[in-house]
Amino acid sequence: YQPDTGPRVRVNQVGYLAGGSRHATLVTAATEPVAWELVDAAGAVVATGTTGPRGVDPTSNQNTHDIDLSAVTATGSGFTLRADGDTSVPFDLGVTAYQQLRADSLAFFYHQRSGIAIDADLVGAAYARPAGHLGVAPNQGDTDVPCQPGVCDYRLDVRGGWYDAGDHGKYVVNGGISTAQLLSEFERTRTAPTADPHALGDGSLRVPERANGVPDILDEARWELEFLLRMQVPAGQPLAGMVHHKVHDSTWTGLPQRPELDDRARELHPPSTAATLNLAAAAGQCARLFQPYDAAFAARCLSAARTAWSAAKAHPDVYASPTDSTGGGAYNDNDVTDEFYWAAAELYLTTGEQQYLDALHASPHHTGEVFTDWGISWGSVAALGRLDLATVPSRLPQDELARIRASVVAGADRYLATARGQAYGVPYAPEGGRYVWGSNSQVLNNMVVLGTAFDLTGRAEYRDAVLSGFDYLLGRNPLNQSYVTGYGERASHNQHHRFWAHQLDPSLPNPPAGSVAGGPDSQLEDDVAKDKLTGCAPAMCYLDDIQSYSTNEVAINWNAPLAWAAAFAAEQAGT
Ligand code: 9MR
Repeated sequence: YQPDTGPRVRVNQVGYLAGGSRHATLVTAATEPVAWELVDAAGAVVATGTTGPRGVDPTSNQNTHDIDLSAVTATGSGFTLRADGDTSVPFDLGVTAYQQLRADSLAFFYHQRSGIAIDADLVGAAYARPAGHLGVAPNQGDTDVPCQPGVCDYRLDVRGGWYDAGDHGKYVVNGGISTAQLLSEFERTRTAPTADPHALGDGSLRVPERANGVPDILDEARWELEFLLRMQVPAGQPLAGMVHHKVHDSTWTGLPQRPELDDRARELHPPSTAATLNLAAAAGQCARLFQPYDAAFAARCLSAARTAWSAAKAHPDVYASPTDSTGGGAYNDNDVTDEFYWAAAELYLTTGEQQYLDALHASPHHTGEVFTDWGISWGSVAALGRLDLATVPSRLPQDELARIRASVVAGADRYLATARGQAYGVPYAPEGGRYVWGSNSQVLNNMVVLGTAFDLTGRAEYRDAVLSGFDYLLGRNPLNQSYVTGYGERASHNQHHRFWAHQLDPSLPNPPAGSVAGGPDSQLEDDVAKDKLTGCAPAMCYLDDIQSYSTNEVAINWNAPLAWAAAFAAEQAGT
């Protein structure tokens, strides 16, 4: 299998902002600098220069040169870049596309909603569908779901929330971090100096709740929060206050599969400490953000978060099973010290109470390095706590706050050095060069850290590194692939999804614009990847094929940092 990598001049296929540090990459056998030309839509050469040889890129084994566009002043659309006898795909200079991406990346969550009809008036006829998993035949759930045999004697109404990804599972640890990142995207509009306080307000998104006086991004987050709250073990039951790890089908469904036609039995899986702390953190954050809009809901969130925190302390080592992956993902995690840290941070920021500050001080993560090479993920959440402690107003002592903020900047400095050290400018260089399942989300989460460092310092190099991350995701990469549906000439559009399965059934749609693919996974963890990608260089282990779930799925925890970063980039473009 030889991937079609198109022109050897690699650019952000959507385009670059006007001004700032901007780069493209040339793949060439040449070892000496070569000339490049920037050509406008009318065919006129508007800028020229010579490339900077960078040698062989270990993520792709491609010999690369850098093309520095930073001095270019032209703006407009339809530019191409020529070098070494090849011509890039067209792109814009002075883009405003990030404003649209901010909305599209958040619309993804509405599309993923369970338990509500997806309205044609909001998303267009192609994406409309009846509500899934409300107990309407042939669905069996999620309104009255039993536990797996032997796990509990009660049944719960766990309707709602977002489907996790291309499957119909709902997993609390993944739902919690995704919700938290949406909440943080909103919270940033209250704390970051350059953030637009109205960008995510009421009327900004096409959600059913618009015009209710509540910022639409909070309405979207609430859809999941209500589900997360339903997953808590009721009072009077064994493990009361703990949270069920997940709910999904008893066996895996095939593709395609419309959600409302899924006839499998749904089951609640055992509670876990990780899920419990995830709810404590997300609901803890909910409490402070909903306070001005719906005090009763804020109080519900806070009460559930406190109960969850106490239950987790009483049951600190209840782990999800690594083999519980029939019909849904395992999402197992045997180190919950980071979940304790994150939950303590959110509850401290919301309540200011000493008990949560004491828990923070007792945590190894409070002073430990949380900005690791591999970054934030569902199993690694300490940085979510650290970023909020650094940015959300609190009564932390000044010296402690200064140390926390410095740690965010130091983490960003590492990702900045990583981005600068790579031919394709990507702020991600995992240990051993391995690209993990969902690598694009690791890139995006490192961009969140870089963006937060910009918010704290105002230093342009952090902003530029966020945008360089977007360049990578939108086409300046070894495959010449934009990983975001609808953005760029060569964009992914066959992501693994049971309803957006146009590749398998032409009557179904492709994923909507603004859906990011998981991206290269050098572990080759599905059959089509194993079949086609053996021997691939890490950043090239990707297929835009619906069957390649390990490289080409979509997921809520991947679109959440996309939405955060798109909002950041939209501001840099001027709103
Ligand atoms: O994102 C998850 C990744 O970190 C794991 O390595 C992988 C295998 O366990 O699972 C991924 O999550 C999937 C989940 O298990 C089921 N829903 C789709 C998720 C995205 O592929």
